[in-house]
Amino acid sequence: MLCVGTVAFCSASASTIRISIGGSWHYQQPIAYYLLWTNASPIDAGSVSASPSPSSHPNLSWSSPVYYTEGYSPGTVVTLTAENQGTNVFAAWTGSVSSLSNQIHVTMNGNKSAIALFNNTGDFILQKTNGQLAVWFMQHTEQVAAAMLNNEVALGSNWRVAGTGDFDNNGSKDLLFRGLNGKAALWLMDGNHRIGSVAIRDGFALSSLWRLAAVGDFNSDNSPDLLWQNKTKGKLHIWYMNGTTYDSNATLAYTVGSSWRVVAVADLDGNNSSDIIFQHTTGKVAVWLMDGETRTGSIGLRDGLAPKPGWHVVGARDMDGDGHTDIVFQQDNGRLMVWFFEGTAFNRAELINKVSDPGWYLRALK
Ligand SMILES: [Ca+2]
Ligand SMILES: [Ca+2]
Ligand SMILES: [Ca+2]
Ligand SMILES: [Ca+2]
Repeated sequence: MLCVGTVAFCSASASTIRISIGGSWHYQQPIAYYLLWTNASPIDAGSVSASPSPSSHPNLSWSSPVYYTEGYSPGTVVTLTAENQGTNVFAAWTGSVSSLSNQIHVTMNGNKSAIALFNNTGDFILQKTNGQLAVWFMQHTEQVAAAMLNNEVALGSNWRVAGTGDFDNNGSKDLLFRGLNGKAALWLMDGNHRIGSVAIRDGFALSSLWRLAAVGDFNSDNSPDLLWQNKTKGKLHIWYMNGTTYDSNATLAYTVGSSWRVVAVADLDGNNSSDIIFQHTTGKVAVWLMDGETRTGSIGLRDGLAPKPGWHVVGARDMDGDGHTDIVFQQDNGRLMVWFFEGTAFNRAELINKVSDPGWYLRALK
């Protein structure tokens, strides 16, 4: 039998195989080998090294832009290591093995592929109802890989992701959780690895009337602050943070009706001051433009047009790289949608990937 096709999917169980190297076909037998195909994406963003080297092609270069080999005996465990080049940043492995670590181990019990992803433009943080966390690696609106967070250990259903922000200023956005007990906690992250946790304000709890709504920087000191909403009185309350340490608090001078829920904080009008985005029980979305604690404007987004029933705002950030903040929605059935804006002016709506696993929800944008 002749094996025809890409190296990644070429069967090695026939008596003769052929593989493409540099565009020309090579015939090969022996067949007691499995194929391993790997590369970096984008192609020049990083390098991939393999240990052990491919046995039947020891001279194959693992530093060229595209890497492949047919040279591993069944059962061989191959260690693949991805390294950044220049200012590129490793994100994740995808393919036969999904991992957030730059080093993975691939057991050659079949033909395998492994792609090292670099330079994702942001992550989606998903949470299951049992507390388990996962990350989607996004390149703009496209999901390019997914992996579980925190070694799949479930947090329990008492803690829910409330937002993200770089609290310890290490360049990686951290995860903010709200507890059902009124407490707030942080996971400090290095990329998508948890490197520490903090009970904010030493575990001080507000009453259950207060909902930890979003993360924003309300005094423009580059330290993210916490925004709470009172479910009944319409008050908004800020915990100012100094890094991971609680500093002080303030209650805004404006109240909002209980049908309006704070759903995101982002700088929509680009004046470097965090604005507060609300969604009404009817679905319509509005923003308070802020200058620190001072409200400078109030706008019904998309002229107050509500999305179809069941769509809830998850968060806001620039999803297409045009410098303007956009708004991400999730429907009860897991579908995802982006409203793209230019400042506060609505531009267009697009459906993107769907969260299809039961019990999983998109909770925050990172
Ligand atoms: Ca951080
Ligand atoms: Ca701040
Ligand atoms: Ca603003
Ligand atoms: Ca945008």
